[in-house]
Amino acid sequence: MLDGVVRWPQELAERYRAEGYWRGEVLADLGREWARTDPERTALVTGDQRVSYRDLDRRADRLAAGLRARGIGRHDRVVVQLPNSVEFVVVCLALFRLAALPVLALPAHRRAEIGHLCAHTEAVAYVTVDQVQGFDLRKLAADVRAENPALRDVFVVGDPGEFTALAEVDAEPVELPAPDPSDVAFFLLSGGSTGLPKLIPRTHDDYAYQLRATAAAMGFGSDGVYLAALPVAHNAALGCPGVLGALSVGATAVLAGSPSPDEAFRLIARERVTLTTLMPAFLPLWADLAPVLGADLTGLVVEVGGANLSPEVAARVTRELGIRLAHFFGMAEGPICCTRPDDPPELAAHTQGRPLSAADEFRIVDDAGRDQPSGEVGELIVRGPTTLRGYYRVPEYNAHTFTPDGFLRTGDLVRWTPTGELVVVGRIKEVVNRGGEKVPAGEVEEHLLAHPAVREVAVLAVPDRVLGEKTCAVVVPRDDAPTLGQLRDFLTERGLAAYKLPDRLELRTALPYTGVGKVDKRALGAELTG
Ligand code: OOB
Repeated sequence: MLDGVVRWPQELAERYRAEGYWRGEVLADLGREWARTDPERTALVTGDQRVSYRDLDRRADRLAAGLRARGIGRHDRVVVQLPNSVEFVVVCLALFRLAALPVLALPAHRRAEIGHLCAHTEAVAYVTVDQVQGFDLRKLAADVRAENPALRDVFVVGDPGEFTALAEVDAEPVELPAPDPSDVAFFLLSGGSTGLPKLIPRTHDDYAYQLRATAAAMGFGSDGVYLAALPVAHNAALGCPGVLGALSVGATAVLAGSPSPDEAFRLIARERVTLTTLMPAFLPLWADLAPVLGADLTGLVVEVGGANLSPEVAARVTRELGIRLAHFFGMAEGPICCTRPDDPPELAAHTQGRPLSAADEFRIVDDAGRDQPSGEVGELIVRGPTTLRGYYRVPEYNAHTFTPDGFLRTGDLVRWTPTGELVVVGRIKEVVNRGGEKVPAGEVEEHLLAHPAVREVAVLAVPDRVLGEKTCAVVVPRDDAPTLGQLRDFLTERGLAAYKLPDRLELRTALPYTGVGKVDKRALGAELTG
């Protein structure tokens, strides 16, 4: 196992194996068996491009050999920042086969995030595209490389500029040793934490099980077609069952640029999509535009989650569009609760369903860590065969984010219904959930405090009709008060992703403090929402 990764205790690992959750499968083998038995079957579709299982397998093997020739091997961390594309899948498969470790950055991440990921993981390579929406990622790569001596290679999809074109990394396939199933396969980013983004090690065993279990829960098999409309670097579209789950069951994954209705509806009709994933904020838009664009979504299973789902919206898409909703409570950290497509629609509208795994231990506790009686609200803490036991290389943070017996403190406030479904009612962690995109308040505060006009700052969520929440920065200025535009420019200049920029600025002469001297965000929030 890689240094800095916390293992499951041996007796639990043995139990997960003995009970068949972990079967010794490795992500390196995704799609391989299908390439052998049914090579022409379509693995991936994007735009007009269709990639068969055979071609995908061959491309992954050739890229793995090419990367190996450049010195990339077991346990090397490689930051991967690619949009939904065939390259994303080929790069991940190639790295899995090398037992090298993709660190999955989101397309929206910028210099602050990519720089941190490279430094924290001592990444040897960064795989990116030439540009997105006019932003030159090669410039970002040059800045990040200048600060990270470990970063030897930058591979670029498109025009590589001073770097190496990914398309040129190619060699005759070579025999590679299989990775250890209990070892880390890749890293996901945590949506919520204090300070800088935390890295979540996902092992072959645990992720292969997540793919198998979510596919089974969704009734998704080899005749299925999955539409990836959210970024595939996010757990929801990657592996619930998502794109990797599609490859594990021999289904087809269709890669879209975004969940915008025109593109998504066209692909759903053309490719006969059976399953997709959306954040709740998109559902009203889909409901409004489906009749206008003449889309028939009847029977489509939509996994919805990541942020609060309004029961009215859930009822509307079920009734008007004939969509079968599966409501997901998920975390990149691993725990998953969900309703199943065949459950009565009220369940998806009002609850987040049941734990994915019979081996999941979901507990609801009060401030003192005491289990709450059924129906009472408390913090959700979780242990299970897909839930991490520690973030990568942050022992001090792990010491208070996990209980002594290894339960992850999720920071979510939840309760059980009398029939055993989870209901998410709130949150104690300092995260703004901006339509499913997680904005860590502490990270934004740290950046804002570096602004010369900012004396004190608190970043918190304010309600928003469309996104559910937006980000408000409450600032105590030094002398001249900054404007929202100035603060946003300042954060952009510091290389922060655009979705983390505050939407609203409030100026105060002082912030309210609690007895222990922490900013009283509850009082501030109440004041802001009147
Ligand atoms: C998904 O994963 P993350 O890591 O971006 O965010 C996890 C957090 C949870 O701790 C919770 O605060 C919130 O997002 N959340 C929900 C929710 N599902 C997640 N809040 C209310 N209702 C829900 N249904 O967001 C994610 C990962 C896999 C599948 C689906 C979502």
